[in-house]
Amino acid sequence: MATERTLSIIKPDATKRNLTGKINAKFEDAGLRIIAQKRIQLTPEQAGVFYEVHKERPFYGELCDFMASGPVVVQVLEGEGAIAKNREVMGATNPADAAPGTIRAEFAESVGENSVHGSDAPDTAAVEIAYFFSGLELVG
Ligand code: IDP
Repeated sequence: MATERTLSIIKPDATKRNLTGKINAKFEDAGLRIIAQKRIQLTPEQAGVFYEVHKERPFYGELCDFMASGPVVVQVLEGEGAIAKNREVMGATNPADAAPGTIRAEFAESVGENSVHGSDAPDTAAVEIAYFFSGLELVG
């Protein structure tokens, strides 16, 4: 399997509860390497651009407001099959459906406030990484 890079976000519900380190430990224990990371405060507009694909969904406004409700940690994870591996470590979108031991099973508060984002495919990973990071910030 090829080495991949994926965009991860530790969402405001998790940064507020001081869970960044515990979540990063899950990534590192799974063999994912954090090759870039920064803590930023998004505006609802910036969150809206990031989540543009969900513009027509009923929860879009709520999602943008939530993503701007506190700091997020944006990060690039690298590893063998990193995109699928990260989504495995994250667990299902709804914590009620997330497998035991996954980040969302352990930490998420609801289907909306679910602690982490992870890219879902190579093309979206490339776009999402470029939204937050320049090439010089990726230190593999
Ligand atoms: P994913 O984050 O597991 O890839 P998506 O379906 O792409 O899930 O949804 C993106 C994000 O939108 C979710 O992580 C969650 O924060 C939010 N979201 C998804 N479904 C709902 C919902 O039914 N109500 C509120 N927020 C939702």
